[in-house]
Amino acid sequence: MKAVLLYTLISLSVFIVSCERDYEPERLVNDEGTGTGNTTWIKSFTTGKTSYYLFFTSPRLEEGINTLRAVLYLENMKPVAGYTIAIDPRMPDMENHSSPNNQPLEWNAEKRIYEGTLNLTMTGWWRLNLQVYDDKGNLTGGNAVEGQGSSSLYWDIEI
Ligand SMILES: [Cu+2]
Repeated sequence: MKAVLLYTLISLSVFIVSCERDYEPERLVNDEGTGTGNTTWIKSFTTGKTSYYLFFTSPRLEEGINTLRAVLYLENMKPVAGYTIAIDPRMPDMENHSSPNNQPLEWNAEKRIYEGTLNLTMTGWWRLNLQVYDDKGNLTGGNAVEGQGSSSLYWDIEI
């Protein structure tokens, strides 16, 4: 029984590592996207001595307007409230074009998650570039796409 479990874990790791994108619909554990069975969805970044962990907890993403959800934790798993996560979705293999009407993820104190709006105007590969601002408006993670082509903090999405 232990061997079977070990084998399953190893194949799962190989599968996850071999996948190209951070997000692919068939890799979702369920339609709610809550069981992210998908470790590449966790992105970390460090500012000064503080490390942050950003977890993608969105429901299934589709062509069109999507509600984007995320949670942000410190190293000690303490949730970080009141930040803002700006999004800049681009299609890298289509001259890095963007999409209109995206809204940054804002802290929802009631649900204790970050929520925003993501507009995916077509199917294919999207790079969701991120910039995380603290509660005082200071940039703490990521950078603007302009001049760089990509933020240092992003999720790759395939729909
Ligand atoms: Cu496109």
